[in-house]
Amino acid sequence: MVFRQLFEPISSTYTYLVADPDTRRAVLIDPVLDEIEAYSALLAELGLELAYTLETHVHADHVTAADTLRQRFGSRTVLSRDAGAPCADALVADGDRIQLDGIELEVIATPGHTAGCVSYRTGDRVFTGDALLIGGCGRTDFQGGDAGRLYDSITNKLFALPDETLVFPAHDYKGRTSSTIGAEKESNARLGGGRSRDAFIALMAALELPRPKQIDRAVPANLACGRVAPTQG
Ligand SMILES: N[C@@H](CCC(=O)N[C@@H](CS)C(=O)NCC(=O)O)C(=O)O
Ligand SMILES: [Fe+2]
Repeated sequence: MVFRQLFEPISSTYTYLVADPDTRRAVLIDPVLDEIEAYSALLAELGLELAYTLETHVHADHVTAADTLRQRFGSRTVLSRDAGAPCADALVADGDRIQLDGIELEVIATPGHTAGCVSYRTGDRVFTGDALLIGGCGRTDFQGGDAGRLYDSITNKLFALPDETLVFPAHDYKGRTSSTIGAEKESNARLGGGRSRDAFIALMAALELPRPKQIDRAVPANLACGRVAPTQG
C-alpha cells in the first residue's frame, strides 16, 4: 500500500493518502482546500490517479478540498449519510466498504464529535477523524455533538479493534503523528483506564473550549462538500 501522512499547519489537520501500488489509484482522507497544489504535485510525483476523497465528518475548522479535487481530477466525494451534506457522490453508513482495487476501506460509524462522524479502517490502521485523537477526543459542543454517543463510539467500536491497530487522527495539536488502540485504551486522558460514561460526559460538559476560528466559513462550505465561489479577477 502507498501511504503518506500530510499536515496542514493552520488547523493542524492530518490528511492521508492511501493508494494501490499496482493500479496507482488513490484516495485522500480529509483533504484541506489550502493544500490543493501540494496534493496535485504529490499525485503527479507518485504517478497516482485520485479516485476518491473520504471525509471523516463535516469539519468546523477548515474547508475541505473535496469539491475542488472532484472538479480537477474527477474524484468521487464520500461522506456519511448522517452528515447532512447530500452534495457527496457517495453517502456511506456503518459497515459499508469502499473498494480501491486491492485495498478495502471499512466504514465504522463513530458519531459523537458530530452526528455524522465516521472512521475508516484498512488493514492494520484506522483513520479516526475527530472521534478518537491521540491522548484525547473531539469536542462535543456543536454540530450535533453528544458526549454519551462519542463514549459509546470509542469504547464499543474503536476500542474493540485489535490493540496493535494504528490510530491516525484528523488532528494533533502537539506534533504527534499516530498512536495505537492499545495505548489509547490504557492512557487516553479523557477515556483511558476505563473512565466511566458518566464521568466522561461530565468532563466534556466542563471543557469550555473557544470556538474554532474558521467555523463560520468552514461549516457552510463543508456542507456543500467544500464548494467555494470562484475568486474574481
Ligand atoms: N484552535 C483550533 C481549535 C479547533 C477545534 O476546536 N477542533 C475540534 C475539532 S473540529 C476539536 O474537537 N478539538 C479537540 C480539542 O480541542 O480537544 C481552531 O480554532 O481551529
Ligand atoms: Fe471536527
